[in-house]
Amino acid sequence: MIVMDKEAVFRNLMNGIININSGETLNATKKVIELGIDPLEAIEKGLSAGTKIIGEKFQKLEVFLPELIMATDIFNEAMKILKPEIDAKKITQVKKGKIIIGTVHGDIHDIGKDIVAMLLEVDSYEVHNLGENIPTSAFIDEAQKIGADFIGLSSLLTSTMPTQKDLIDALIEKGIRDKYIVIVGGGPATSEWADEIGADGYAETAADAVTLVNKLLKN
Ligand code: B12
Repeated sequence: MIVMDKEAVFRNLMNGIININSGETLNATKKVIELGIDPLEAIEKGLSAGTKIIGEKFQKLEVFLPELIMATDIFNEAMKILKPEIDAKKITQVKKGKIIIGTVHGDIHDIGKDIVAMLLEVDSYEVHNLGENIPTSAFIDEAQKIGADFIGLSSLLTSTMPTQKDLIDALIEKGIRDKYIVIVGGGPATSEWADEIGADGYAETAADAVTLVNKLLKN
């Protein structure tokens, strides 16, 4: 019975985003809290799944930019409701490592990057989320300032992907490449791309990003 309810809530979250229906999305989001459903699962299987589908519709010219922006606003409203639940899961124990994360210069897509940041925080990392449209120099300055272990670069546009390489080249130029573990992600990135630019790892989803960071930390 509860399984049925959970699946129905995920479906409503997804359809709410696809249909740009704020009421449907926010009602389903409140249900997540009421039913004690894992908010991270709700984000992945409901809100993110809907965002992916509306992105495909955008590509096929079935929806246009204003609709995409409205869908994003609804996503963010839903996140405001879920955030306190997620924060409550963060364990205040010794942090495993320090991570700088941000979306590269020229790119303002931050939804996926924020989910990665949240999951890493829940997994006991100290995360410094710099935001979006972040210049290469700002990533490096902040990494040096806080003594980061990891630098995570998000890029959703094919035109901004080369900026991920710029950061690695800049680290090499400064003679500090070995000080940081650099991971990349976002729509067009792949593990082949990560290898090509000399990054230390790539993950397709936020959950995979946590597994990747834990694995790299051990090595
Ligand atoms: C929402 C959205 C927007 C929103 C962004 C709002 C925001 N605050 O983020 C708005 C409407 C503003 C927008 C604008 C634009 N967008 Co847009 N957008 C999208 C859309 C639909 C969804 C992106 C998203 O949030 N997905 C959901 C999240 C959860 O998934 P995700 O981002 O992939 O993140 C996951 C993983 O990639 C990974 N991950 C992400 N970051 C990182 C980082 C690390 C280190 C790791 C390990 C993993 C990781 O984990 C995340 C969680 O699982 C995509 C379509 C798509 N299918 O991706 C287009 C898309 C990315 N946009 C696109 C375009 C073209 C644009 C615009 C240029 C449109 C325009 N004509 O103005 C502008 C660009 C503005 C700019 N300079 O950045 C294209 C890009 C095409 C390309 N190949 O370059 C896409 C692919 C749409 C399309 N099919 O054409 N967009």
